[in-house]
Amino acid sequence: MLIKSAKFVQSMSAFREFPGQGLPEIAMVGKSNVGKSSLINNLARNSRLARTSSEPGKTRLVNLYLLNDAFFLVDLPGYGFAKAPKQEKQKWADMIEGYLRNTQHLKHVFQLVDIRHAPTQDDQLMVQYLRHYEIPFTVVATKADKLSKAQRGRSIPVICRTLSVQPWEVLVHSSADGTGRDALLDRIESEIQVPESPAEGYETSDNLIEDI
Ligand SMILES: Nc1nc2c(ncn2[C@@H]2O[C@H](COP(=O)(O)OP(=O)(O)OP(=O)(O)O)[C@@H](O)[C@H]2O)c(=O)[nH]1
Ligand SMILES: [Mg+2]
Repeated sequence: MLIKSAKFVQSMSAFREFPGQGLPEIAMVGKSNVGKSSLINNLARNSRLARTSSEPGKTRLVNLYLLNDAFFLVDLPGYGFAKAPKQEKQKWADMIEGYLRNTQHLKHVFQLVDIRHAPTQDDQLMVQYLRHYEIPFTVVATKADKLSKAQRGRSIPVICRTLSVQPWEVLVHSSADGTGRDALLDRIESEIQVPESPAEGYETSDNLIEDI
């Protein structure tokens, strides 16, 4: 998929209807500073679209970006920023959960982890949450430019073991050198094409069984 346009649409502190709602949404989750906003910028090929920072806790709202006038990328606050004030952390957690629980058009979540470190307990909880609510997700091991190929080969199994995913399910990514950008766009393309509900004349497997 080629990205032809990318624009910021709006920020919200709690989930509510937004312009263009109904288009598919792909959301970024992960701990503070893992690179969620940078990944959006890499997909959009625009380093100034989403605000990034070397300090954790930069994204403090649910931010919506419209790509190709066809789908939304949703940037969420991070979790697990130990130094943030307790109240602030609770606010971010409420925003993440408020969005994930209330949106009707979420097609897929990119669960970001830092390729250099074993996923944290918060990452494990997040993945459990996504599984519990049956939200489809892909683990993205980002900041891959920080490791050699051999080091990557050693860290992927750790990520897989900790999060109970298979190696071929993990997408390796770097916002710094663009590694994995095409694979992420391919994943988005296939996820946003899944129909919301069976279209008329479309037989679900249940129907087929009944027909037999
Ligand atoms: N080398 C390298 N640095 C990265 C990569 N992705 C992000 N960074 C850097 O990591 C820092 C955090 O990136 P952000 O995109 O702001 O992270 P975030 O997950 O949005 O953080 P919060 O909004 O605080 O939750 C910034 O200094 C980025 O430049 C990457 O793939 N490679
Ligand atoms: Mg951010």
